[in-house]
Amino acid sequence: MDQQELERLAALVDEAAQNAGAISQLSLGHNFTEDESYEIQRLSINHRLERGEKMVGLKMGFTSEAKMKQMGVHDLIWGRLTDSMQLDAGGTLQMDRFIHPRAEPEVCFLIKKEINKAISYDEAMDYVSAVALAVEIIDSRYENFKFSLEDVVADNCSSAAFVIGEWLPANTPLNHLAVAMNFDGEAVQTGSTHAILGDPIKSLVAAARLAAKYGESIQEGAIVLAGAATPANYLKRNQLIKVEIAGLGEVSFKTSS
Ligand code: OOG
Ligand code: MG
Repeated sequence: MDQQELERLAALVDEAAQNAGAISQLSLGHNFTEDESYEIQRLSINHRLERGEKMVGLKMGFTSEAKMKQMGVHDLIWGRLTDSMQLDAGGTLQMDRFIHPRAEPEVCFLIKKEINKAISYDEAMDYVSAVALAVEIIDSRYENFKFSLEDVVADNCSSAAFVIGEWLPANTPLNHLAVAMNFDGEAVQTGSTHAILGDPIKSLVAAARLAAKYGESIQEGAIVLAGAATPANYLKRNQLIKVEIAGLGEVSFKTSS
């Protein structure tokens, strides 16, 4: 696929996100490789940066069996986070800005010093200044939330918004913590942080490896979302969403009418 075609597809996913209008899967009409899908993602994020958004970190996807099974994609993926995607804890998610948003419980890392190479498990936490629980709001730009691996990567791994809880010391234990997501007081998902690659720190190791592979460095002060511990749930208007992770506290947000 030539550069012009990659640019054209990047503009398509970017416009779909901007207009909150679903498009058909790129892979149905085009043949592109996984590497090309990352290039489409990079180019589409460039449009956001040109509009004044700032890169604030990375997200990992399909780090849990639960998510791989729900979406039918079985490879680790990573996407980019910008400042406009961050919603304050307790804030209201404007539903008109999204196509068919879903929420999922995550944990995240705050990066202490630049990571520009693959790192080992043992050194991973040397790069972390704080940890927190988070809720990711994903919103595939594809009709019916259906995609191939290449499609979802090109679409920045469905990144749409995220909410971060209180930052806690980096030595706060992260594994084997009970996870609960409630909508209007009703439990919609329960699970364990162990579902995230058997240990959420492994997700940071994978993020460093994949970012290095694609020539992206993880900056000091960046946020890395480790991937959902449970499947995601569709959001409706006028809901109160709360995620609680034992030992990490809780965070909530509302959806608009
Ligand atoms: C792709 C994004 C996956 C996760 O946490 O596993 C992801 C999707 O499910 O639409 O964010
Ligand atoms: Mg996620």
